[in-house]
Amino acid sequence: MSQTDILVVVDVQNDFLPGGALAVPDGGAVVAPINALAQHFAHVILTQDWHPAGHISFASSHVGRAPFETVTLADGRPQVLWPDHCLQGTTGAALSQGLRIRQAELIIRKGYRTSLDSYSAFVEADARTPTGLAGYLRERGFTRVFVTGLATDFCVAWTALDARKAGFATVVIVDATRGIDAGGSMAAAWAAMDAARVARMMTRDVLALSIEPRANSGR
Ligand code: VGL
Ligand code: ZN
Repeated sequence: MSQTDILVVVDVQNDFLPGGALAVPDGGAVVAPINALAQHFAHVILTQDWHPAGHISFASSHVGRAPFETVTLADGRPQVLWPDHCLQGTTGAALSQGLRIRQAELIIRKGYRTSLDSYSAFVEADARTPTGLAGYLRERGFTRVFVTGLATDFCVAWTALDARKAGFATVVIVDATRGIDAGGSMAAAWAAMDAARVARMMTRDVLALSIEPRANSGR
């Protein structure tokens, strides 16, 4: 891929993988395509969900509430509640040992404020607290963002939508993601991404694009 393309690997962390606290169905299937893709990108960044104890997105922080319920926060925003996951510094929050991306240039952490969640790698859930990623990508000269990882309908979708809002051409590599699909969230996420002109590609098509054309004589 070109020097202005970047691969973003969202939340491939133990808690979202089989056996983890918030395991995404078939989540482990993203690791092999992501490793294959990473060899064809000159630039790769990773994200890491990174919550303090007592985080607002944890059902355990809300009396009488269970995981996967939705509550309305004090400012009127809905918040889906989750099992405790990705606690800062724990094994569950660690990036998968299966990733083979030594060259990754940046790890962006998100959701590290007790009272604010963040699905997107660009802007936290209040829709105005930036993570700094848009500025980083702009300053580095990237123009096109390829998004992979977990979960399709939460952190991947919100990251892709915010990448579009920030003005980047954006591609989700479908088979390098897996979703949670709570209450129709998968269909809603794809509809929102389609409306925002987020492109969808398969890993094999992205790899085929990265083949260097052979010089030809024109005949
Ligand atoms: C995620 C739910 C809660 C994700 C993170 O990575 O998609 N989902 N925290
Ligand atoms: Zn989280």
